[in-house]
Amino acid sequence: MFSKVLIANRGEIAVRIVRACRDMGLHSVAIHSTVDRNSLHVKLADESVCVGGASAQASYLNIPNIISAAEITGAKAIHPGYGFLAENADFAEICQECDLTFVGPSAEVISLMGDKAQAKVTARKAEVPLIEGSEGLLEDSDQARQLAEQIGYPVLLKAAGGGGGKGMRIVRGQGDLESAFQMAQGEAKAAFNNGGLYMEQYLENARHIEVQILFDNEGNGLLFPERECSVQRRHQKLIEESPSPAVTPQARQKLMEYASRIQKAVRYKSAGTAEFLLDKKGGLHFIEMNTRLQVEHGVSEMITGVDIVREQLAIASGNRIGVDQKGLRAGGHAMEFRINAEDPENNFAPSPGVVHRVHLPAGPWVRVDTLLEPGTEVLPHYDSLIAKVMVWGENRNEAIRRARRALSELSIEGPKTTREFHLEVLHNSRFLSGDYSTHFIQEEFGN
Ligand code: MV4
Repeated sequence: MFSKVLIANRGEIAVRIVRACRDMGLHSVAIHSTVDRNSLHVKLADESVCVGGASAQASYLNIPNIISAAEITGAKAIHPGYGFLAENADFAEICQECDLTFVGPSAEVISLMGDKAQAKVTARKAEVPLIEGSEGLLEDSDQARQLAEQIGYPVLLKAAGGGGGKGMRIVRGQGDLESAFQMAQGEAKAAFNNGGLYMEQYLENARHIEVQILFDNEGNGLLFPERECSVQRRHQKLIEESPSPAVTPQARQKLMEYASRIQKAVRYKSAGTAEFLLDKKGGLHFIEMNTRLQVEHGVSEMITGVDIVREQLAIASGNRIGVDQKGLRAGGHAMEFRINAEDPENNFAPSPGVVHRVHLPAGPWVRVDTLLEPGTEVLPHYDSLIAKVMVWGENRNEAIRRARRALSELSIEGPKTTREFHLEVLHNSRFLSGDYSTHFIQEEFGN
């Protein structure tokens, strides 16, 4: 149905999408900003178009210029990657109006799941367990106070337009509620142009567990074994693994069932992720859905052999998914370590600059997705993720040994990176035992 794909992104994910296109015999068009013209994704794509200046607003978020780039080059599909326009329902709709295939779910589903309070209403109707909280949006701080008394402190105020931890506020007692409500509402309005708030009981020491789904237009599809993403700092994930060391076969069955109910409820198509919290008592609760390809999709690919980006493109072109649930063979254990150009010794401050030399690990069961080559300038204008080191092993211990091997080989001269931090985590007894939660970094590393 389409033979040329425009990639509305940059960095390692744009490179990843170029590779899927080439494997499928599809032509690829890179877009780039003025400061990205020498970047790896531009070199690897078949064609490229400059869409604007350095700031994301001027280029990677510049919808008219991106649509024009597709029209000029004759690309009939747009893959948004993650971040930027990936979960922008208006963009998905504009693509449709311009007869361009948006590689992702429908604008309606993006919009429905983009409102996190509405997503929970959908999940409740589908009989998926939720954390006790408000039914939809809070009306005002009075209603919030009454509800908090009912639920019991601590509670969490969340922005309906947020997600991923943006605009969240923990409230530990009724004295803090009024001001927390006003602040959260103001921040949400400023950040998401949507002041809507909802409330949940705050679960201490929860684990972040998510289920990758991948469905075609006819309702055929796959649910992948869970990924665990509890090693995060300020809501930025640093390490992901699949399967989770905390999920039993019975819990896995439940997770897959819940993800399946959500998929059916909205007839979800393309790749997406249902996020859950696993509480200290083993309870599972749906929290939100991401309607995009995620950074950490590679760990699911490594334990199954499914090329998620390839399937996304096949589904978008109207083909059926290539594998079914019965044919899905998940095995072994995969981990991903995000290499950010940041200084862990200095509160993870960004550390942009020229990479004079780089040596990337390789060898059996090691994969590196990166934007790096010798001489790459890590730019201060964009996300600091510069590489993802992924490993696979027969079991978790083998994956850990392989991760130490791969990260020891990795050498990046120039910017400070998170490499040494990861090597420390790989010798931390709690991480090694699998007994960690979303507070792991704070508890073990003090930030
Ligand atoms: C929570 C929670 C505890 N209780 N909700 C953060 C990201 C977003 N996807 C959901 N998040 C959370 N929601 C309830 N009701 C804990 C998190 C959470 C978290 C909270 C504080 C510090 C670090 C965290 C890391 C991951 C998830």
